[in-house]
Amino acid sequence: MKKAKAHFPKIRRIAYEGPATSNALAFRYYNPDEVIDGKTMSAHLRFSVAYWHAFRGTGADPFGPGTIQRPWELGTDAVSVAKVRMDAAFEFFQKIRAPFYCFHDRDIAPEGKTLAESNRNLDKLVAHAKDLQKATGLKLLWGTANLFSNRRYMCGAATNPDAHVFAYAAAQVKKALDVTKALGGQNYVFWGGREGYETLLNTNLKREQDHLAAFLHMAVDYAKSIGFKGQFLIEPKPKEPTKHQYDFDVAAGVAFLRTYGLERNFKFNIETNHATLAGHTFQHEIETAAAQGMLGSIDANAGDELLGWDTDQFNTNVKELSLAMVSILRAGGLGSGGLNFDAKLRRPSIDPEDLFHAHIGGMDAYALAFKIAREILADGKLSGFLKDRYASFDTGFGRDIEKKRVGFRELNQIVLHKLGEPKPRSGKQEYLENLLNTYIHR
Ligand code: XLS
Ligand code: NI
Ligand code: NI
Repeated sequence: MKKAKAHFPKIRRIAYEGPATSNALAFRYYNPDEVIDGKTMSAHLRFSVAYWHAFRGTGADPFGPGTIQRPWELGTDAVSVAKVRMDAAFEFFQKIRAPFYCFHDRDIAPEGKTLAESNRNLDKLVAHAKDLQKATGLKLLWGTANLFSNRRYMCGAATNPDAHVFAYAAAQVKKALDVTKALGGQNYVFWGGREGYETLLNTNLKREQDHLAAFLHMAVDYAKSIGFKGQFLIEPKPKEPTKHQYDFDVAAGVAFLRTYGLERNFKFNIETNHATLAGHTFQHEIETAAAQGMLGSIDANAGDELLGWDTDQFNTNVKELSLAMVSILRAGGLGSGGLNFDAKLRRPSIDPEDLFHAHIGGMDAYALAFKIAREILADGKLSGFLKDRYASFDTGFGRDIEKKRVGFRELNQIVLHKLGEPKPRSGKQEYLENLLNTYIHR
């Protein structure tokens, strides 16, 4: 492949310079090559760039069109522009030191007038991506299909009242699975953008959920038939764009998957801002998935505490991320998943450098949180406290309860004749909050 022209000529590959550096275009905590427990930090954290925000985001909002203008967007042939854009993207992935990227089908290639034309466009860009992956060593963390932007999907894709739309979505996901496999994608994500409803006046909720399950079963069958080995992930979100989304949160997702016999085929891609929109903390959603052995991947971002929508900001809240990392590490890590920056620049952040500052901040915050979480787990005070708090279930009748060896009759006898009144113990929340701060503020 001929050497492409530089699209970020003023920016060099971002280097690790340590916490004391004054260089804003350097890592302070993320040292990709640092080996921890026999694995590089890059392999521990598995950072990924989201193609849609980093390379299709323009800063547009409901009140005005985009503000972010990139030089590579000029041109009249949409496929040629898409190729140059992809060159710029891969230059960015390399310079920011992210080993992975993620995309929706329509992020990388323009939609055509027919499905066949869209597929042909996609094939051209997939061939280009294959070359670029080979040349750079970059990998695809996950692929997905955009089943929410086109007008045809205004009432949902798999939950659309029109079977024709369901069929179209099936055909689109079939192709997205083919290309994800072709590019060695390690996971495949289903985010139910418009799989929900605005009003029950026009909605048969039960039938729509049955259809969504049928769609996911078809995806599982098709993946099996083509030998796609990637992990399927559900990305819950309570609302936006639809008012009621069926994959409201992890708990609703678990119930849905189990109801329809899909629990062995799916894990969860948990997005911070979606957790907060559902009225949960990020850590709550991670723990809920981990408790089911269904923690798959993370869409790393943050919402704004004062706004009630998916603002998709880069997360620099080290305390929040440290708690999240404690839960992720305790669960044994993300496996084939990773930390995907599903986050976008603010509308006035129009410089190419801003893309670097944003990702550097997100990566450094996660790297620091990773180190803090390792310290918290290693020194064992927190886990010791937890272990101790539940110790009464480790022996005697407590153990019998867990082992299902006793019932109400036995416990009634023990309380009446042996135990009497329980002695309450402090939950020690304030002590624990102070303890947490000793790791964060050193
Ligand atoms: C939108 C979602 C979306 C998914 C991929 O809120 O986060 O970006 O991650 O379809
Ligand atoms: Ni997301
Ligand atoms: Ni989101």
